[in-house]
Amino acid sequence: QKPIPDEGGGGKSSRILGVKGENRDEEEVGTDDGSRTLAFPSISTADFQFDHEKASDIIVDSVADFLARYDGVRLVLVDLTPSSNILSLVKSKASMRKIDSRRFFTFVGDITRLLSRGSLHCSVIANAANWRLKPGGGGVNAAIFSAAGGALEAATKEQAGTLVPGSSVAVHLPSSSPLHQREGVTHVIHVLGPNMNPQRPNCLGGDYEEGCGVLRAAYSSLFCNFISVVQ
Ligand code: AR6
Repeated sequence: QKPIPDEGGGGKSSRILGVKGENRDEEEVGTDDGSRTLAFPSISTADFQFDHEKASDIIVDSVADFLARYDGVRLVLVDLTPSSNILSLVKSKASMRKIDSRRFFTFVGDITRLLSRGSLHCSVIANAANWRLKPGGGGVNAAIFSAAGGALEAATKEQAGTLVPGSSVAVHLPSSSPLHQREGVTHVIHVLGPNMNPQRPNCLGGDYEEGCGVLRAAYSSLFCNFISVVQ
């Protein structure tokens, strides 16, 4: 299946990286936007069964806040199919909020094949992980661990044993990893979102007050880790 770029983001440009309003005169970002690009899946909205309307509001809010604070970085929300409900919701809400589509856009494709199949370089990708940070289990977690090979599992073990919901951990991907070599991915950020699926551990049982707080915390932690790895 050929991935379909949803919109924008293809153009190369030179930007300045820095916290808005702070001293940001030196660090010129190169012409390769990919080295400052985070590709992320919609956390918790498939296996973890989080409501898509609520999740899309949180994604758009979190992205808008982040882009208002940092220049020279780009965010891409990825999902596998053109019929993705979460991609269409986010796309229309981001457009209503007038978020710059060169700095945030949606993309249809496999997050482990963005460069080789989609010509989209993203040096950092996020994973919708499980609390044990274990490979397998299906979804994007299984795809990322499988594409990255054993190097990711070993590097993850060195960084962290487990995650609590609403947190994330950034793992440097060794250059021996096929995901690094083929796709130019240098870091994987594992994120644990809220779980609404009664068949999985720590189910919130429909408590969306708690769930929304945890999902916001998850994106905030993800974006914070992203900025720390690209700075
Ligand atoms: N590329 C891009 N997006 C993908 C891919 C892929 N290869 N695979 C799935 N998605 P999910 P969750 C999208 O279920 O809801 C795991 O088993 C998918 O369509 O992977 O946070 C873990 O071990 C959806 O939009 O994550 C956890 O136990 C998004 O990625 C649990 O599932 C997230 O779907 C986490 O559940």
